[in-house]
Amino acid sequence: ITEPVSKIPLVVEKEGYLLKAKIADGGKKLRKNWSTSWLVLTARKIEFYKESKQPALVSLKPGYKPEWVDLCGACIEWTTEKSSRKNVFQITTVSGNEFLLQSDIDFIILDWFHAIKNAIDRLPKE
Ligand code: I3P
Repeated sequence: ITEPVSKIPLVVEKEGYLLKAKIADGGKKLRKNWSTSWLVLTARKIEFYKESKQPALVSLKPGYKPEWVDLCGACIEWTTEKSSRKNVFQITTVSGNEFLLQSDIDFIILDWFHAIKNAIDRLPKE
């Protein structure tokens, strides 16, 4: 049996902690508020959780939807202007949501950048 494409994105490609700040919602600027977040990357989205144990607990709670980013048509780019921190990149969604992601550890942020960029490049541009 072949699964419809919409069911496949449940496969986790990468997960781990990063610092996250959402800076715009639907094109509207938000006050920057960095917080540590557990990221779960699947084929077409990133979900954000407070901690690594949460995804398993959330699956027991029907109806709960974590904050997430739709990668379809999204842009990813390094930025040195949007933060005083090092190793910051920005994801901008089609719907005008903007997220900054950061780690002080170079290889960790590089791995995430490439994993997310690969996911975006594989997706249709909406
Ligand atoms: C912000 C906070 C952020 C900082 C931001 C400040 O202040 O210090 O950490 O971003 O700088 O405005 P507040 O907590 O009062 O909102 P960075 O750490 O990314 O530099 P910004 O205004 O230059 O974005």
